[in-house]
Amino acid sequence: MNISIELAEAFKEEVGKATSILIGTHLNPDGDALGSALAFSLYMDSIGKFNEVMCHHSAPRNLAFLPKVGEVKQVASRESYDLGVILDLDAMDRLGRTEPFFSTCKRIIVIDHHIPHDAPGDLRIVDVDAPATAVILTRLLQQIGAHITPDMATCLLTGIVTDTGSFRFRNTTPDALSTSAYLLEQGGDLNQISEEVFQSKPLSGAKLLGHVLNTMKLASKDRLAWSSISFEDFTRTGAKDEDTEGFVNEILFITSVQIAVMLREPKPGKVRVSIRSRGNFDVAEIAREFGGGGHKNAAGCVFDLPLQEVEDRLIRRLKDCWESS
Ligand SMILES: [Mn+2]
Repeated sequence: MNISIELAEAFKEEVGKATSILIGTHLNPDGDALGSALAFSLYMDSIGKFNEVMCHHSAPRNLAFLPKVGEVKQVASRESYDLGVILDLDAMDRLGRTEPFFSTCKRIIVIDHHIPHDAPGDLRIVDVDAPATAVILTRLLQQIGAHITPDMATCLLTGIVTDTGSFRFRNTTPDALSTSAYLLEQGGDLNQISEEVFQSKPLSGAKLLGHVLNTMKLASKDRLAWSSISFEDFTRTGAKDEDTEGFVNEILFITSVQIAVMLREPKPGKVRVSIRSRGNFDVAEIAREFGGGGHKNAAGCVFDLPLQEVEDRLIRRLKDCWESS
């Protein structure tokens, strides 16, 4: 991908005239969200701009290695900012409780690769075909002649590695690989990323995965598979909700399975659901019926209902849709 000269110039001008910059990203931050936000913050540091990174949630355990991650804040220190820069975000409400701080910014720049929801921002650097926000940001920094340090490269590379599922997902384009190669050349530490993000799972999480696979249920000739984690399961194993990341894929990657559902009750009465599919079956449509959303093959929703009731309702609906599709 190429960022147009006009867009890069407009970006450079906005950043150039700002003296205080608030950097934001979405709640439940992933590697692309935090990696992009922290890379941008490190760049602002390098050119001597006052900046703060905000996020509703603190970093999950497997991203705690990212440079500067300990400085991410939930509350801004100033009353107002010249510029807000929001990364990997398509709707302002996804800022969670950091949203009000961004309304104190005189101007907002959005750098993102999601299909726009409300298209927020005064200047939008958005490419829905980009594999990760980190790819857009890398290209932008290259375009304006910014120096990318090894720490910045590690942050950006984390974004690409996580959003492409370690270069396995469909969005692993030539651009994803060539941008990654460039970031390795700049000193990005892929070994550290692999070790920290994917190879440092707590024992409690592994035990919980065992439980999830042992109690998995199947229907529609093993095409539909699901498993539930109750609040009691979390307490018994000592695992946290963030340790369940990737569980739904363990179910989806079974040969026969076309739709996988992971239901979790991290707090009593609060149920989080992840739905994944292969091929043309659109799970976002079903998630939307239940007040959630997402992409065609990866969606989610949240319920304030007992776990068993959510399971019954959702699985019944998925069975009906699958059997009539
Ligand atoms: Mn992303």
